[in-house]
Amino acid sequence: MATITQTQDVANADGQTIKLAVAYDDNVHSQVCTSKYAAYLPVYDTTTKYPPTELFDFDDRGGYADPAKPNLLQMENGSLKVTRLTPRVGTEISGLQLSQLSDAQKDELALLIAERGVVVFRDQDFKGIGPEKQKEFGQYFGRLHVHPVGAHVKDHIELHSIYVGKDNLYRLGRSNSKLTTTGYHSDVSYEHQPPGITLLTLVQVPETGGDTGWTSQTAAYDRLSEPLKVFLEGLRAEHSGFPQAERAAKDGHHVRRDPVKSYHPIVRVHPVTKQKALFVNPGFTKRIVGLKDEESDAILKLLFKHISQSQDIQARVKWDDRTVALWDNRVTAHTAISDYDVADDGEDFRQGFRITTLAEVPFESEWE
Ligand SMILES: O=C(O)CCC(=O)C(=O)O
Ligand SMILES: [Fe+2]
Repeated sequence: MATITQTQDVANADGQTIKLAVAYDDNVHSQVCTSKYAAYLPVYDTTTKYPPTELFDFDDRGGYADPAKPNLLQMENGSLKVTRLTPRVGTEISGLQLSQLSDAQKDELALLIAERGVVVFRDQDFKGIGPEKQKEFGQYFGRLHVHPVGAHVKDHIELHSIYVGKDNLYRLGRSNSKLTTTGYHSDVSYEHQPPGITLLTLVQVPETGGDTGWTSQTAAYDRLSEPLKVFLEGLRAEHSGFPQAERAAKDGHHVRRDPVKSYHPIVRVHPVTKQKALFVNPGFTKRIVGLKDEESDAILKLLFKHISQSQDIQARVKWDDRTVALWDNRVTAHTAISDYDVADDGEDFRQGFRITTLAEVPFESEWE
């Protein structure tokens, strides 16, 4: 199912020769893709190894924001439109360009993302500002994550390439053997300092299909009964990067950083909003530390079902090629919804890129 069409020897930014696997077919793109966004198609540097991520001090920009957000949500901006997608999660904004935000506005945005889980910006020029400015924007919110195995944009390994087309079905994975393509996760939650804000933008979208769904992990926590909240507080769960790395190696991909496991608190406290969130996800959470196997399996199954099936704490966003979504992985889980068919005209491509910022070592939840 993987589609690595060719491997080339190329020079990297330091002038060293690396082997680059090109995970798309030029012939498929020559007619349909403007050359500008062809530069964002998926490749794999199959040479460069990355050391383990180092711990670092994280300073959440949301902590610098005026909670009233007078700079971001300026009433005098007549074209500004702010809509809550659902009561518990998601806000949509139009009339503001991410590429033009001041630092004060970015701080307020970080806080808004933490409060609302995901903020979706419409009619953006972000995809056109180029990789350097895109990375600079992401870096404002935290250190950029380099994915341990994923495809990336040529010369910009921090830009995680999202692509499904006739010439590359890899992201659809093993979905044919599953009843559903949905898979809720918090991005790379196995990292010791897992992500805060992720930014995703698409540059090519199917006419219909390929939405993304988010679930509020603060609402998911709130909904639990008091006895279950008390039981989960203070417990930790194992999040593992091993299955992802093993699958990548089996599929012939380069593992650029060795996999890690982390034992994160199941109830996590956001450092700025102080809200408690359920921090387990079906994508990467493997077991609850200290419980017997059957106990851990049963409780994780209950929590995963709650996260995945509670539509009343979820939001779903339809993309176009000028939309950018930013979410806080500490308080949400999300899923791609791969309901389109690349064999059908109009549904044949979905392309974009993700910028992921690392945040704090998750705080132990506090007893009241
Ligand atoms: O493609 C999407 O809608 C989401 C992809 C995703 O979950 C990710 O890259 O982290
Ligand atoms: Fe994700």
